[in-house]
Amino acid sequence: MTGGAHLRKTAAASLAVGLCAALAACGPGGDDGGSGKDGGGRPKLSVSGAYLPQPSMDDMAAGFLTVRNTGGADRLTSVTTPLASDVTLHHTTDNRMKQVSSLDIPANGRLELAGGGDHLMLTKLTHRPKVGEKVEFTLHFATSDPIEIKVPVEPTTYRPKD
Ligand SMILES: [Cu+2]
Repeated sequence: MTGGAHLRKTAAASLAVGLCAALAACGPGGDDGGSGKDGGGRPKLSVSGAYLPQPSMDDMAAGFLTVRNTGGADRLTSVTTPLASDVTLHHTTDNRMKQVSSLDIPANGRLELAGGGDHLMLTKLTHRPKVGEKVEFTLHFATSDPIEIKVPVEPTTYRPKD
């Protein structure tokens, strides 16, 4: 469904998997982010609820957010940020995470990146972000124009309220 060559950066990915597990970002649970048929038409995306838990390590952090879509299907293909020279997309199924080349955003649905589910993994940090700081993310999509957001750094144990 996503196509493309996955796990191109195998060494970096397996390193990230280990550290990521230590961050407890990859536990069980998570839902599959809504359904929705592949419809025609342009995607209409909006991003909400983004946050970045203050990392307990100097060189790695996780990012979470929700992309809502009121149009046709799209895919999140990459994220860039001044905070990290490398950002990977991690998909979680059956309590296992793997690096993927894109994450689906269903038509009239949403892509939810949340603790225990899919997430962004930031490595090679330029500095260790602190609570209260805001970090710029640029989200890149298969179809839609890039979206820039400012992501607040929250306490390590932060959990968003539903
Ligand atoms: Cu991960």
